[in-house]
Amino acid sequence: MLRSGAMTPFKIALTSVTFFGFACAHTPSAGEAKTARALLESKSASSVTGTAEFVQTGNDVKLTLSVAGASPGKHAVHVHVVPDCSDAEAKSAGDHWNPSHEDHGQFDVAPFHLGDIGNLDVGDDGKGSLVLTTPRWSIASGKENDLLGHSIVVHASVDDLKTNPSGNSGGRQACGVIK
Ligand SMILES: [Cu+2]
Repeated sequence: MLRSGAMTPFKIALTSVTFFGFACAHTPSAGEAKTARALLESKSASSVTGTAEFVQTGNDVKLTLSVAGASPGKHAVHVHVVPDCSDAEAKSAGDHWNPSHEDHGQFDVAPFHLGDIGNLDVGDDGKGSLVLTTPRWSIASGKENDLLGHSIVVHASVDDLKTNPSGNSGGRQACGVIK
């Protein structure tokens, strides 16, 4: 009796060690999930900064974009072709990412650019976030729809989702290379 009573706490301890070990082993081996990130820096003398995280699980890529220091209201967001934000007005980022050579438009409503993310809502506190999940993109696939090797740009104005080539969305207020 004394013996089995002493075994119980040992068993519990062993069980939690096993569980902890499983949790640790699973996180880094997450072969199902690929991630890419962009750190958006202020451009065109704006104070807009932000982060974009892309996570691919199976065929879907989920973008979570968060910005701060922006003017309240809607701001256009696009993936641009060139992974270069060095220019003071982010002109180095080039045009919209558009491997299918379509007209500018609204995501998922043809015609549209693969980089036509749409509009971000910014509140009175200057902050805003946007989430988009799509099977149209990939990460590190080496395919035409691979986000790596491009950049993400937040604009000064709203995207009208139709006017070529960029939806009348004004200057480039923040830019980050997708890595
Ligand atoms: Cu743009």
